[in-house]
Amino acid sequence: MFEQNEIKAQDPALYECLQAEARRQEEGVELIASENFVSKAVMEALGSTLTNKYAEGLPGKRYYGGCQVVDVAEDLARERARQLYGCDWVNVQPHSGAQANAAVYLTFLKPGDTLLGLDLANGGHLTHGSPVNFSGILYHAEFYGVEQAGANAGRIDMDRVRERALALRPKLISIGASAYTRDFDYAAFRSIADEVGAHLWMDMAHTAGLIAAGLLNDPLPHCHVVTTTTHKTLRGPRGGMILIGKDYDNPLGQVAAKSGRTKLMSELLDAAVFPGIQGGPLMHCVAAKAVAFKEALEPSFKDYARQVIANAKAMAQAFLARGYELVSGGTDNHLMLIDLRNKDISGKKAERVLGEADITVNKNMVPFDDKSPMITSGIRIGTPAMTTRGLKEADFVELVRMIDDVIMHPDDADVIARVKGEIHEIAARFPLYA
Ligand code: DSN
Repeated sequence: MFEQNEIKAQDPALYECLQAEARRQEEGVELIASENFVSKAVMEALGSTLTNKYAEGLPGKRYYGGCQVVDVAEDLARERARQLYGCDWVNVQPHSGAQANAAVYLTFLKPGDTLLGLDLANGGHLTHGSPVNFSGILYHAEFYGVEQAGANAGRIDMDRVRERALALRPKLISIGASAYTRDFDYAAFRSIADEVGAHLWMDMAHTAGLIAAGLLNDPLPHCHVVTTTTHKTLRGPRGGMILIGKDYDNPLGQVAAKSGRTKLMSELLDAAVFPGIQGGPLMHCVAAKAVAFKEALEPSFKDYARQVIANAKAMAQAFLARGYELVSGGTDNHLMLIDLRNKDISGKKAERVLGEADITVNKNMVPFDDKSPMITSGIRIGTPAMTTRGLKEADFVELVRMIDDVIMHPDDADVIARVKGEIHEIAARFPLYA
């Protein structure tokens, strides 16, 4: 555990809250697919003096004095991100993935323009056009989905994406998901985007670490722009980032008023982040991104990412062996989506009773769900966080047995108490911040 003596002396109520959360993380089993545990080094950067500094602008071109030191931190983050993804341009300032995505909208679309993305109810993300999000409020969002039945059930069918794109002629096509268990065919998406004259954007937030490790297809050679969060599988601080691969100097046709020069896509994206949608970047977080990217460049990160996938595959097999239905029948990445409709329990109740046993998952809609988003028929389970703690395939198979015990006896307090004890034992064997 971390020493927090200043907070303890000054603010006992908040101190107790921080201690309680540290205990919750240490003693429980974290299976939320989008969460992970950062290193102590990342945590130190987050708690550093860089939180005191305003630095609107970019390194060397700031609107504030005294930025010579934070410039170094941001340049380290940018250089390491470029190395990690083999790309030419990156902006590490977005406060979050949603902010990175907002910058993409501001760059590529005008309000009312059409975008085509993966339906939230089929595993997509809120910021890819949901009617309750700015992306669906300001823009005309249309969706593609996964197949309901047949050999491609639970998977995106590219022929259907093409049909939708030809019918709708979107200006922007998005790829990326919060609950999709298979890889994407970026070349096929690019060919469709080119055919209809759309820009292609990948939001790789969930799989950024697996892509950095070279274990999933690389979107950068195919997409005009790529966004990500820096936590999740990339195991950095909470935050966002935007990258451009080969299209970094694509002009987008916008002309600078003063010089008459056509602006580069990279310039437009930089301007969309600041001053477009953000003020001062969070420099302590930018520094923490630099630390995390250095960690991700180590060979051991590749081993970690390989283990994340191996653990997910082992877990998926164990669930199938126990009669669970998995959307798409398995997984290629770090997560699985369990359709609980054959288990007589909703996602909401499963989340609650597993939580009582200190197993944290989230309820999740499954494709073609007949229950509401607050109830759901499914749960989403991911391996990144517990893989960081050192669990291997056999440990995850053991977790499946425990999850099954709870789901099959959701109203049996004795079973839940027994599993909770087992969860504390397994968590104690793999200390988090020892
Ligand atoms: N909320 C994240 C997730 O859980 O997938 C995505 O932003």
